[in-house]
Amino acid sequence: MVNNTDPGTGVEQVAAAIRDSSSFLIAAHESPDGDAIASTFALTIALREMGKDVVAYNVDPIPQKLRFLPGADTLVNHVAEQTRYDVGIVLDAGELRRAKIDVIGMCGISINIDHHPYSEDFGDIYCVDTGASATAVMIYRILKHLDHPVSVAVAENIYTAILSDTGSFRYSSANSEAFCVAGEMVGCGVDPWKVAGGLYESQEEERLRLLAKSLATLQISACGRVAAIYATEQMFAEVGAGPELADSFVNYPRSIHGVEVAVFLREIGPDSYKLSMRSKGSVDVGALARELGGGGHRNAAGGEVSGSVEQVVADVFKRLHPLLP
Ligand SMILES: [Mn+2]
Repeated sequence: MVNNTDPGTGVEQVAAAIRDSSSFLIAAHESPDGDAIASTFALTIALREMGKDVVAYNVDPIPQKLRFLPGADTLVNHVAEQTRYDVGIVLDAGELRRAKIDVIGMCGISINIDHHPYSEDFGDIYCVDTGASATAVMIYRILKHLDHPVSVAVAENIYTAILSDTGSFRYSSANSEAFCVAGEMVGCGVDPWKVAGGLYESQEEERLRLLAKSLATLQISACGRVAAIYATEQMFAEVGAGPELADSFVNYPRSIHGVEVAVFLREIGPDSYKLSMRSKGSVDVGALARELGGGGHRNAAGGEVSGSVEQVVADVFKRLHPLLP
């Protein structure tokens, strides 16, 4: 059992709003990741178990690797704008605009549940704790506060969200609460192999073929601390892959011994690239991304850059060099 519910994070207010209301709109950020999707399903299923009316919305479809989750059949990609709800809950979004729906206009009470640093203070209830390893941990705390028993379907979603957002317990966000809640979810009936199989052992063949082409572009800086790979539009066309299949490719150059910063470039037009950077330690790639007109966090950031791929890689290497420890 975990008991570190901090009333300061808005958990009590959210619990009260849930108790006192009957219709709910739940949304999360666009291009949803494992935490966004699984948090949406966990909360939707739990509220329905309480007898509430819930619409679960995301502007984008569920990524293939998350379609095994209980609740995947209930997500809608369109909601009539004139519909009204007692409560609107935005999950894991950082900023309201990333939910791509007018939650404040459509709902009597609007709630932000999140764990991102600098999460925007919108709506009526701000339930944000940057110390939570995943938004799903916030949902866990709320369900505990409501004394709602965690069903297997809810547990599977909470477990998946934590696994996904902590990089399978590798990132520094994998705190003791993450392990405790995940352990409790296994105690509730979650099969870790089923979740791992869904998340990591269900890749599209096209993704692996694209990865093979992309890995062949590997460049490492003279000092050995920056590594880059890229993927061109031609590579995507050759294997028949969509852009979403290159998601997380940046983790491969990061995994090289001695590399501090990894770079991935995805061609989005003539001489135009989407840049992703990942830092292992002290290098603030968020600051560099903002300098380049993009944004992000200290260890994960990106933006758009232009030039030939050779020029762009050389320029990014040059800008990163003085930032290295
Ligand atoms: Mn998250």
